[in-house]
Amino acid sequence: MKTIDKSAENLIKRAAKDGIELVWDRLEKQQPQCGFGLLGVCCSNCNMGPCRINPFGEDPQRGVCGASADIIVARNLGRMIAAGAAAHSDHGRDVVQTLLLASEGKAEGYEIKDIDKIMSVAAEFGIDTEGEVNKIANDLARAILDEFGIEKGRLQFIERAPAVRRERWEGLGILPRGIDREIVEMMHRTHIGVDNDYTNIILHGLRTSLSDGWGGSMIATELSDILFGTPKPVKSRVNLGVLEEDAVNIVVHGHEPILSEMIVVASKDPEMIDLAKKNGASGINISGICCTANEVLMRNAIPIAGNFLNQEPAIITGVVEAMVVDVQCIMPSLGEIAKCYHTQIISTSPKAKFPGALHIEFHEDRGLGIAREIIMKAVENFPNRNKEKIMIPEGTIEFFGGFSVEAILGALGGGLDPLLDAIKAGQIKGIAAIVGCNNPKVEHDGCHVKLTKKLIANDILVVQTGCAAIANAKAGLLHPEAAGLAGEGLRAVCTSLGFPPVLHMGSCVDISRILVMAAAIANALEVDICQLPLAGAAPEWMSEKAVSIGSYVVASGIFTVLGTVPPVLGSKGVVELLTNGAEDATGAKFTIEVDPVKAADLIIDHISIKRKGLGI
Ligand code: BF8
Repeated sequence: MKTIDKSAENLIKRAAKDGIELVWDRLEKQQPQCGFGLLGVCCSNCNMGPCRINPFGEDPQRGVCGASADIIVARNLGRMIAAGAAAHSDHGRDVVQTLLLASEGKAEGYEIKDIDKIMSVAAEFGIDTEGEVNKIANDLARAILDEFGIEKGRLQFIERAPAVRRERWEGLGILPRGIDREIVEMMHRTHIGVDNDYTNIILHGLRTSLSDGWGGSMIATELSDILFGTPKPVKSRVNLGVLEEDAVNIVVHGHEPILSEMIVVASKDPEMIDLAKKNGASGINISGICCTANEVLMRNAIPIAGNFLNQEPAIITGVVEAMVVDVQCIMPSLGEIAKCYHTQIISTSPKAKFPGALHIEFHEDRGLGIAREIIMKAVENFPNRNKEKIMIPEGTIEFFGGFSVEAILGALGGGLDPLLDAIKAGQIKGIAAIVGCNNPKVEHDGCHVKLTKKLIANDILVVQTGCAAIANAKAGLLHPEAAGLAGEGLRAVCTSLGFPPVLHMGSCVDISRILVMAAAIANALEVDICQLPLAGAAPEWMSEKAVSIGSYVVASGIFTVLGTVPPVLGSKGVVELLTNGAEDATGAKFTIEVDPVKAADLIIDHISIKRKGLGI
C-alpha cells in the first residue's frame, strides 16, 4: 500500500486514472536506483571523477584521487549534514532578521508577543533587560546574529546542556563555535585533498549538527516564540478533508512562520472576507502542509491538510485556490500538477523559485501587505474552479497540538517533578521522540503510526514534531482519547492531565524544544542526557535536514533508530563508527531498523537498560 492515510488514498487513485504522475510513480520510474548511490560510494567532488567504488571487490578500490570507500562515504555524509544544518539555520537567520527589523519599527505587522521569553533569552545573552522592549529586542537580534559568525567562538545555547555533556563535547573537540563556521568548514574539509580521515570528518559532522540543534534550530524556535507567541495547547483538525468546498482554500506549505503568520492575520481581515464573498465563496479557509502547517497550528490552531506526501494529492482535490510556498520540502512537481487544475502555486522566497509558480516575493518590511496581495490572488482564482474535478475526502480527525516545553511544565504545575515522579515510579517508562519525514520508499505514515502505537502501549510517552506528528494526528493518536491505547501507567498519567499520550511539540526546528526538555530532565536528576531513558526515531526520514537532526540527537547523547537506510553501507568503517564507536564518544549511537515494530522493541529494551542504570 502507498499510504495508510484514507484521505489521500482515493486522490492517489484519481491521479493514476487521470494520468497525473505523483511521487510514487516517479520513484517507480527510477528503479532500479543506482547501487553505488544507495551505498554512498559515488563521488563527484572534483573533475577527475565522477568516481564510484565497488566496496565488495577483493582489492579495495579507490577513487582517482586515492579516496577509499570510507573517505567517500564520510565526505558525502558530512555534506548531507552541512546541507541540513544550513537549511535549519538559514531559517533561523530569517527569523532573527525579522526580529531585528521589528525592533526598529521596519517590519509591518510584526510585534513582540512573548515578553517573558524575550526577557529570559536576553538574560541568557547577558543583555540588560531593564530598558524598553524594542531596545532589548534589537540588542538580542544583534547578539544572535553573532552566533552565525565566529566572534564569540562558542554558541550561547549550548550552556543549556548539562555541564558534563559540554565537557564531553569539549573533550571530543566538537563544541560548536559559530553556525556558519561549522557548515563552511565541512564544505572545506570535504573538498578534494583536505580531510581524508573518515573519523575526523564524522566528528566534524557531529559538531556541524550541534550548531544546528543547539544553534540554528533553537534560534528559529525561540525567536519565533518571541515574535508570534510561545505555543499553548490547541485543538484543531487534520487530513485533506479540512479543505472546504465553499471557501477559498489557501494552503501554506514550507517551513518559515514569518509569512504564514501574516497570511493568517490577513485572512481574518473583514475586507478580505468580503472580497471572498463577492467572488462567490463563503469565506477564506487557511490550512497547512509540512512544517509551515505545524508552525501555524501550534500558535493559531490552523487546520493541517497533511504532511510531505500529501502535497501533491492536495492539488488533486480541485479546491485549492493557492498553494503558497516558501522554502524546504516543496516538490518541484507542484507546478506541473497544478496545470491540470486551477490551483495557483505562489512562491515567495527569493531563495526558492519553482517551475510553473507565480512569484510574489516576500519582504519583512511589507509582510502584512504582501500577505493581503497573496490572499487577493487566491480569492480572484475561486471562480476558476472546475466543479467537475472537485473531490474532497470526507471526514476530518480532531487532535491537540501546542505542547511547547513551557506548556508542558505549565500543565505539570510549573515544574518537572510530577513527570520525574511518574518516570521514577515506572508509570512512564521513558520518553521517545519520533520525528522526521515521509518517504515514498515506505508506506506513507505507516511506520510512524506502528512505532508510536507500540511505544505508548508499553508506557513510553511519545513526543513528536514535523511530518511524524502530522502522521499520528491523522491516525487519531494526538487526542486524549488515544490514552485508551496506552499502557496502564501512561494512561493514568494522561487521564489525570487530560493529555494525549503523544505530544505534538511543533515543526522540525522545534526538535530544539525536545533538547531543552532532555537537558532540563538531566539537570534535575544531575546526570548526563545519555543516562536518561530517552530515545529518538526517524522511521520515514528522507531529507538532509533529517541527517543533521539524527546527528545532533546522537551527539547530544540520545540513542536513535533510523527507519530508512542512509547511504553509508558502502563503508564498513563509517557504519561501525555510527552504530558502535559513537557510543564511546557521545554515549549514544545510531541503529537502522526498517521494521517499525522491531524498532519499538529496540527502543523499549534501550529504555529498560537506561532505567536500570539509573537504579529506577
Ligand atoms: O522539516 S519532517 S519532510 S516538512 S524535513 Fe520536510 Fe521531513 Fe516533513 Fe519539516 Ni522536517
